[in-house]
Amino acid sequence: MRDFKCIVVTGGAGFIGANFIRYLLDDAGFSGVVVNFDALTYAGNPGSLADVASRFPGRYFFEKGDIRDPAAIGRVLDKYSADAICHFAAESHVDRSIAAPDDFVQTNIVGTFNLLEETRKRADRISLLHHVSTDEVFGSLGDDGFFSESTPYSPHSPYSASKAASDHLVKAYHDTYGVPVTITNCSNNYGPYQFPEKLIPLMIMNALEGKQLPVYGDGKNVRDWLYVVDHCSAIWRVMRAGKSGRTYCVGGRCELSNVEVVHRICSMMDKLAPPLPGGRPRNSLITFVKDRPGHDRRYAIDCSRIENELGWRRTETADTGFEKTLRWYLKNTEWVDSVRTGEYKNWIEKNYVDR
Ligand code: NAD
Ligand code: TDX
Repeated sequence: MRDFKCIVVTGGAGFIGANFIRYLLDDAGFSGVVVNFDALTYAGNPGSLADVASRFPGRYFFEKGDIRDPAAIGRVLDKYSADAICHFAAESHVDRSIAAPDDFVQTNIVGTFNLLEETRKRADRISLLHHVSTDEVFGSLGDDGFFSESTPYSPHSPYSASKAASDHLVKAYHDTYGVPVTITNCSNNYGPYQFPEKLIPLMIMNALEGKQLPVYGDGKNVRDWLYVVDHCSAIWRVMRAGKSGRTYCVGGRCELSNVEVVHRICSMMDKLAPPLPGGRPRNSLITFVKDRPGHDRRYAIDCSRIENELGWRRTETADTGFEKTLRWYLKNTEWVDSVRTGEYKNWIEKNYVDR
C-alpha cells in the first residue's frame, strides 16, 4: 500500500475534485495534508469546500493556480513538499468543447504535459501522479458489449480527444521516463456539487423551476451512471494499491437512457419537491431538441479489473444515488444560486433557455 504525506489535488474546486477532497479528509482515513490547486474557472467554486478549511486547519490548503503555467505548478509542489498528485483539473463539458475547443487543448493536453514534466523533475520525492480520465476516450458502443482497459481509443468530441491525448502522454511518461502514474477511466458521475450544466443537475434545476427539460435527439443515448463518492473511493483505492503504469476502468453497472434518467428524476421530484402550478406532472416538461453533433450512442463499463484486483465495489444504485442527489440540490439552494451567476448564467441562457 502506498502512503502519502501531502497530496496536491488539481481541480479540487470542481465537482469530483471537491467531493474527493471531502472524501480524503472525512472518510478515507488519510492523515496527511491536501493542497487544492485550482484556477477557479467558471466551473471552480471555492464554496463547495467552504467548511473544509476551518474543519481541517493545517491539513487543507487552497492555492489558486493554473496547470497551463508550469512555474506555478512547480512552486506549489515545492512549497508543500508534495509527494503525490491527483489530477482532476480539466475543461469537462462536451457541449462547450464543441462550441470552443481551444481551452480544452490548452488545459487538458498542455496542462497535463506540464504536470508530467514538473513531476519528472521531482522524481526523488513524488511517488505517484494519478490521472483522472473518462470512458469517452473509447468512443461509442453499439447495443452490446462494454468498454474495458483493452478497448482501443476512438474519441469523437474535442473534449474526449483532448482527454485521450492526455492519457497517452501520461502512459508515455511512465513508459519512457519511469514516472510513477496510475489512470482511471470513469463513466458519468452524478451527485452533490455538480455544475448544473450537466444532464442530472440541469434537469433538477429546470424541473424545479417549471422550465423545459431539453433532451437531445431521441433521448435513447445510454450512459453508465456512477455516484460521485463511489468514484472517489475507486480513485483512492487505485492511488493506494493500483499498479504503476496501469489503467483501471470505473463504472456504476447502471446503464440508463437519457430519457429514462429524466423520467426518473421527474417522478422523484413530483414526490419530493414542491408541486408545479396546477399539479402539472414534471415529465410534461420534457422537450426533445436538436441532437449534439457527434453524440456517442452508448457508454457502458466493465469494471471487473478494479473489482477483482483491488476489491472495489460501488455502493449506490440509481434509486439510492438519484434520491440522495435530488435531496442535496433541494436543500443546498444557496450553493446552486452562487454558481448560477456570471459567465455560467450567460452560457446557459445562450445555449439552453432559448433552444
Ligand atoms: P469540473 O468541470 O466540475 O471541474 C473542473 C475543475 O478544474 C474546476 O474547479 C476548474 O476551475 C479547474 N480547472 C479548469 N481548468 C484549469 C486549469 N487550467 N488549471 C487549474 N484548474 C483548472 O469537472 P469534473 O466533472 O469535476 O471532472 C473532473 C475530472 O474528472 C476531469 O478531468 C474530467 O475529465 C474527469 N471525469 C469527469 C466525469 C464526469 O462525469 N463529470 C467522468 C469521468 C471523468
Ligand atoms: O441538456 C442536456 N440534454 C441531454 O440530452 C444535456 C446537458 C445532456 N444531454 C445528454 C447528452 C449525453 O448523452 O445527456 C447525456 C449526458 O450529458 P452530459 O451531462 O453533458 O455528460 P456527457 O456528455 O456524457 O459527459 C460527462 O460524462 C463523462 C462529463 O461531462 C464528462 O466530463 C465525463 O468525461
